[in-house]
Amino acid sequence: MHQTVGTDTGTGKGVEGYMNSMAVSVSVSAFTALMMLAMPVPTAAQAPAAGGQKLVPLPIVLPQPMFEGTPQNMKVPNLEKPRYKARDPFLAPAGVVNVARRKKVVSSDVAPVMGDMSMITDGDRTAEEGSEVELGPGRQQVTVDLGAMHEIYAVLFWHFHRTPRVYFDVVVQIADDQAFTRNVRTLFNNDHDNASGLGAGKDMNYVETSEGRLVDAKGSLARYVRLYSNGNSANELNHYIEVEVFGRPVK
Ligand SMILES: [Ca+2]
Ligand SMILES: [Ca+2]
Repeated sequence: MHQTVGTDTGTGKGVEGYMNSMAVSVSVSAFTALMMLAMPVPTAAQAPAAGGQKLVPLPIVLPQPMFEGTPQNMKVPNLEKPRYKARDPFLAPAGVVNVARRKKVVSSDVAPVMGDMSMITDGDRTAEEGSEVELGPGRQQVTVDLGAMHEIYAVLFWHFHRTPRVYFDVVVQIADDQAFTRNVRTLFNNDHDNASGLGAGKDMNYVETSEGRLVDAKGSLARYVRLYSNGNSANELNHYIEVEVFGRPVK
């Protein structure tokens, strides 16, 4: 899955070239030239995107990790290789924030085993006991209502990260209506064998960590975000600690 949005790799060179020509044209002293060299070179994150929009890393805040690294011995097919380093910053237009905070969440499980739906958008991403909502066995979903159409750049979510687990048949969709009948788009699907009946997906299984899972939404327009799962490597149940949707209201 791509983790960047339209980064213009040519822009960095352009800025350097601009700085070099500046240094020549103003015939500055060696000292000033050195000062200019010492100036931080703008990173791709600060470069203007196509269409003149400034791209910056998403303002992601991560919870404390509860375990080190990624376990190698999980017997799960089609499992993503561990990255061994932090996730690369995800770039989106400046001003894009988590628009899911305190928004209404409804679920296929109307009587969760543990917790309640408000905990999914309450801003608590920690893995401590009691921070997760526990939904019943089999395929379950939670649907976040953003309250209005938004331009969505990424969906970031934590099922559970107290111990390493893989959640099965993870599917992330966006739509214009709460029933998911209008303009449904799938952003992520790792249900290879179509066990959940939403269509077979090509994404990989992954181990849950404190980084959560970030799914690229490519600036799509939608009001509703839905996340499915179908049990996990430790038990048949489904859990959600937090769902964040990075976007901005449609102008
Ligand atoms: Ca929470
Ligand atoms: Ca499956």
